[in-house]
Amino acid sequence: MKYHPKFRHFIVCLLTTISLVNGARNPRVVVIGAGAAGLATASRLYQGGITNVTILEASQRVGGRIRTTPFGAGIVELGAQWCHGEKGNVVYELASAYPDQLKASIIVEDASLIQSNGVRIDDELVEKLSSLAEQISESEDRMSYAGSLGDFFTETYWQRLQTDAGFSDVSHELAEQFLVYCHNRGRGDSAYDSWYDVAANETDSYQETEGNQALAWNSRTGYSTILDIVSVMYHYRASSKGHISNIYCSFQLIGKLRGSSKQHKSNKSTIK
Ligand SMILES: *[C@@H]1O[C@H](CO)[C@@H](O)[C@H](O)[C@H]1NC(C)=O
Ligand SMILES: *[C@@H]1O[C@H](CO)[C@@H](O)[C@H](O)[C@H]1NC(C)=O
Ligand SMILES: CC(=O)N[C@H]1CO[C@H](CO)[C@@H](O)[C@@H]1O
Repeated sequence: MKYHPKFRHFIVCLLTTISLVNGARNPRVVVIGAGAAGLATASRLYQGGITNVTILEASQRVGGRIRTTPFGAGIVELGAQWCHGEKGNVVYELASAYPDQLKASIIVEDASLIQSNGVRIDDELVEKLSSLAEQISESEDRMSYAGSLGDFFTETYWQRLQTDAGFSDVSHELAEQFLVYCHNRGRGDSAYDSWYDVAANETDSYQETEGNQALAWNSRTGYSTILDIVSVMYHYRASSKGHISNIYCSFQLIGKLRGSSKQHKSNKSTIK
């Protein structure tokens, strides 16, 4: 995850309700959101002796933007994937407290592009289109464009394909597929859902931290390892081989924010 202003959302809202009934000695605390920040908060409170802690989570899972998913013999990261940079990067700092958590991941720079029908796109064509995409992304005009990145990119892309020499051998179908590829690549790199959601001039308004930009997690628990680390459950799991979901339930309950109170109750779990 890069440090983009958008990731302030990653700092989950915290709502505390001090119960007057129980008094200050045993306050009741409600944490909204079972993402990294919510789990870390609940853990700190619990360790500090504030044990009446409830985490409310709108989805059916913990982890927020981190979503490590088993796939075949390995895992797939459906959420955060890499640790970008080392200096001043809190993920790197947290992981570095334990040996061999992160490793340099191999990113192929000059990958071939294969269409979904299995046909490999000619390398020269890929290079030509990639160079165009890079020029559009880095163009000065982007900084003064008043609309979204998606609007800027698609407008400029179609215009350049028509006016620039050398694109006559690019079919409309291939051009459309390449545009989808550019969009998906940007979504992966900059973590926006849609390039129509981000302003063209603000797309790269984040600070890159120094160090390796493509560190990946070394273990089968992938990025979700950071959830264990922030909730100080890392040692616990390493020693007991406990199942990840049991550990998070050990705080108190992972409820469902939406829905009727009856449903909410039925999904309460208090495993200690
Ligand atoms: C937590 O606080 C609530 C509200 O004050 C109270 O009803 C409940 O009994 C408390 N639970 C524990 C385990 O102390
Ligand atoms: C981007 O444009 C908006 C207005 O369209 C402006 O408020 C903002 O400061 C610009 N950002 C940059 C980095 O130039
Ligand atoms: C209301 C609600 O979210 N119910 C869920 C409670 O948990 C069970 C088992 O995980 C789900 O199947 C329900 O949908």
